[in-house]
Amino acid sequence: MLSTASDADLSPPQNTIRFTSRGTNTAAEQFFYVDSITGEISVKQALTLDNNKNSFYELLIGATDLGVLPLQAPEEARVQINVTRNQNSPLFVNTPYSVTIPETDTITTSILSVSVLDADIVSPFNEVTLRAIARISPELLFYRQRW
Ligand SMILES: [Ca+2]
Ligand SMILES: [Ca+2]
Repeated sequence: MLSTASDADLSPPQNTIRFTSRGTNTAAEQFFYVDSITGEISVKQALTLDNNKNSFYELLIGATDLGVLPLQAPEEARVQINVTRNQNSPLFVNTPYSVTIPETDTITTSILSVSVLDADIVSPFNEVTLRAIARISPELLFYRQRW
């Protein structure tokens, strides 16, 4: 994300702007920063490292020009950042599974379908990949579902 600010002065350094940021909580400053020259806001460190698993961060961006007597924007720009997180593990439904099959079933015979639910509502955190420990390719045994 890019912060932008305009300055009506016609020449530098009076119209040259520098950005600062501060978080409304310490987590925001820990995980995001603004480039003082370009105003670009970036992730500072992996959000997965946030032990509190915050889903909301807020930065206040300030802008100051480089005039001999610097002037600053009268109000900081509020930047709200929402983070989607993988909050739920996939769960098998209708377990345990049990099936009785005749010994005459051939290799490609489908014997059972398992179902998995993941309560997350945002992709990719609600996508589930199934894998099986079997000699037969998992694709022959399982299908993939999304919720
Ligand atoms: Ca100015
Ligand atoms: Ca999930």
